[in-house]
Amino acid sequence: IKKAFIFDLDGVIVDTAKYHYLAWKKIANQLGIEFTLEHNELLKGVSRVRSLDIILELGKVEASQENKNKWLVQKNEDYLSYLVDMNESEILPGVFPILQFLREKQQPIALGSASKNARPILDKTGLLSYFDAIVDGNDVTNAKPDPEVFLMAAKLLKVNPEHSIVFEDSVAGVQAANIAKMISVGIGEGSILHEAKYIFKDFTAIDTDFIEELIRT
Ligand code: B16
Ligand code: MG
Repeated sequence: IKKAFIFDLDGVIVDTAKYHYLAWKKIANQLGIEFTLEHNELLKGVSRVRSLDIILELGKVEASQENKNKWLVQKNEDYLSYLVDMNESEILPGVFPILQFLREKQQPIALGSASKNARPILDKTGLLSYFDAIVDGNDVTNAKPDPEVFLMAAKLLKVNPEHSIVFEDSVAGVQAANIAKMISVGIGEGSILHEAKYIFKDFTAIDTDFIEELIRT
């Protein structure tokens, strides 16, 4: 049976959450809203537009569409400034060997991310050529936990959802994979990602035996 391996980007392949955090914190503080790392957890896997709404809700701030648009542009410009010097050293530990192993085994690989900056990030980290399909925030209309992003990726790889494996660090992403009837692999805290079929703290905890098992069964 043909399998598909679908990877989320932020928090799975690279740790861009810290840059999203810095950029959002600047906006929040500008508006007098307290924004902590704990608050930042709420934004993982969430679209840019929805992230701003969550921050405004946290601070009970009402804003015009015009102001919101201005802050969204400012946030992204600031975020992109942190990515200027990004290179392969920012690939999270254990990810590269797994991608290489999947390629050796000729397994189809896709990206399923909410980010509109996914392609430049894969390019800067030298990973673009590992992906047979890329579905990102520019391609989908419904955000995770809607399964659209992962279903589109499986379709591009011509693999049934039930034979697709999704690696995700966010609760919404794990739910999206489950709703798509895919095999969800949570990357992070078991207490947070308990809805995932399998959970690993990071990719260094995943060995090639586990991947072979996924390919075989
Ligand atoms: P952008 P993922 C998500 O990526 C991030 O987790 C989330 O924090 C971010 O707001 C979203 O992408 C949109 O990103 O502003 O670059 O379009 O985890 O789905 O890869
Ligand atoms: Mg993520």
